[in-house]
Amino acid sequence: MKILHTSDWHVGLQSWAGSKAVDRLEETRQALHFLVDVAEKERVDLVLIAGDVIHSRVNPRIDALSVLSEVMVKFSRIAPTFLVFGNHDWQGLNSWKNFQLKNLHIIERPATIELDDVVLSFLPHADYQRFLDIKKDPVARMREFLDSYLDEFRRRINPSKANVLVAHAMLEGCFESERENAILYELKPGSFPTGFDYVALGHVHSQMQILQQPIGWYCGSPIALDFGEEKDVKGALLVEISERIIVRRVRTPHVTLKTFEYEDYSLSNLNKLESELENFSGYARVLFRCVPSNEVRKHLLERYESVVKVEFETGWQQHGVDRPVEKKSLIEMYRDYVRRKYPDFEEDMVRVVEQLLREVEQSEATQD
Ligand SMILES: [Mn+2]
Repeated sequence: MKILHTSDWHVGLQSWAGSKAVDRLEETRQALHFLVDVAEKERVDLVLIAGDVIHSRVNPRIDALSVLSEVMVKFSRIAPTFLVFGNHDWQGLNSWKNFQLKNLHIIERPATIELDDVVLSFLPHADYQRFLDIKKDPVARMREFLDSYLDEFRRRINPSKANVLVAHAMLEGCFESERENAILYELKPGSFPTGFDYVALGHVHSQMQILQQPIGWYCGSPIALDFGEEKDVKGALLVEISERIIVRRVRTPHVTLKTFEYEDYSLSNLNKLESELENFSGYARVLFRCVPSNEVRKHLLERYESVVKVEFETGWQQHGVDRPVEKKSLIEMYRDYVRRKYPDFEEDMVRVVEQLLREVEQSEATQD
């Protein structure tokens, strides 16, 4: 039995809206079509998608849904295809069930499905919010909930068939990309029943084996979603289950993301950057380890097409210490700025901004 294991497509992602917005739809589409070709050539028996196919769970783009449906239909023509919901997935995808496409299965709650030669168990993302109204510690409650399903799946294991679990969850012992900020470990590696032949995981964007017994992998995302993932292998996995389990990496075509790091924005460093960017065709983040400069930031973003993000890291951040914040009013901060930049006009400029601020406050106060 041969399986294509893929996840975390994030179709419809727009990156770096805060500095330079880049639409990743075409890049994602190409990576997914590459995977469709792999599934076809390798004659896979199953396509398992471990969640987060779409980026926006509340308001997905129509063109993203169009790419997604096109790819899903292609996969389902090759082999039975199972989509397990992740935390990003739009609940509206449930409506696809109405088409009753024979080979397309949308899984939004824990379930076990038995086919001729395989028992498939599914653990979609557990919505943390659902546990918040319960008096007990919601995290403990959620873990209990997930563990109770693992127990149920354990009972459904059939030693005369292949047994596969597909889950969208954060396992203890891995790190997420910088996109997802709060790391909440949902499951312990030890709680997975050893009777499974393979555990197909989604949620973490970096490809890695996380379980030894049973064998379990995060297949990772097909493209590098953000700079935290620039060193990851990107792609999917081909899993063969016979007397033993063989896992092969599939690499997907995608744009390279790279951080260019400098101590400061001295002229010699900026020249060095220029020559490095000449031979670089991906998306670049430029990181300076010194005090921020808006001018430098603006200049680099405008001058180089490949630069999508310019960041400054001072010693405080490097050592993981919160920068001490002086408690200053907006006007005081503006005065400091004007004093440095336009010392001759300090009083006049502050007076104008004070007046404007008063007007804004008044109009806000009179609004409903
Ligand atoms: Mn996820």
